[in-house]
Amino acid sequence: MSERLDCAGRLLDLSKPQVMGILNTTPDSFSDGGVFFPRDAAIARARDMFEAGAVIIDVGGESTRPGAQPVSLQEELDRVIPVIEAVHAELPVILSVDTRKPAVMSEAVRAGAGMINDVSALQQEGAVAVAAACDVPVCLMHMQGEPRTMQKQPHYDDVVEEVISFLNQRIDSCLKAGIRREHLLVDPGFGFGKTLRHNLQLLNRLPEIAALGFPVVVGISRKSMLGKVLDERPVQERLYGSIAAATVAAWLGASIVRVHDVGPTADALKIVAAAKEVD
Ligand code: 7PJ
Repeated sequence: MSERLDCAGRLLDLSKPQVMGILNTTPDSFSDGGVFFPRDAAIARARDMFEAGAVIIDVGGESTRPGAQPVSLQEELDRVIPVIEAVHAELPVILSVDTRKPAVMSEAVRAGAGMINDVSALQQEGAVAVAAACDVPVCLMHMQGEPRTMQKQPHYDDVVEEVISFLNQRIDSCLKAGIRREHLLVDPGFGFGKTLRHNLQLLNRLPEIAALGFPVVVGISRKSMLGKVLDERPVQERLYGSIAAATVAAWLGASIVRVHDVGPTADALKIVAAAKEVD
């Protein structure tokens, strides 16, 4: 695994665990006291996360939360492209685009994105070819089912083995389409068609996923698995749980943790890196 990943000209240092800050551009994400400037608010948020230690900012315009409804191509483009363009021009940060749509991937990379983050692992028609043409790193995430229904009845015989087998299949398809091996990252997809037990098994056995030999991305921040472990704690009270989960994941081999709370997580990952480095 290479220590430096070229993300459309901006280098990602993978010698230590790094923070990916979540930048949600869905309209319900930025409302403050009735004054509503989604684009400016999103850019200000990117600036804050960069200053707090995010080396990647993941821009998404489609909610993939359990039960979420689909969004049109034009709507998704209108949400993410101006934000990617503006943040790319202002900050020396790597931008990733969180999308399942091939047309959004190519437009985002044209606008300055240096990474594609796809919760459906490039399974949409044409996505693998478009990602290959984009020639930027791609995060392949596992999901069982689709967002609208995925939490209804998740089932696995062995969740870790099944996630690994799925990722291996997607890796093969990507390599066959000409995506470079060093451009691939993998993510077990916490909360995407998984019960609490499945999520905890994936976290406990994260080293098996890291053993695939690709950088591992992990997204647990504020997710319901934390609320469940913490006796139904509501989403706005999951900060400490989120930091603990990020710390455990980084300790067990995650290269990138995707989080809302960048500053506290960056501190935690510095402790992980310091302890891992010493001999
Ligand atoms: C993930 C993601 C994740 C990656 C979301 C949320 C749901 N991308 N996009 N991994 N989750 N790679 O943040 O609660 O876990 S959206």
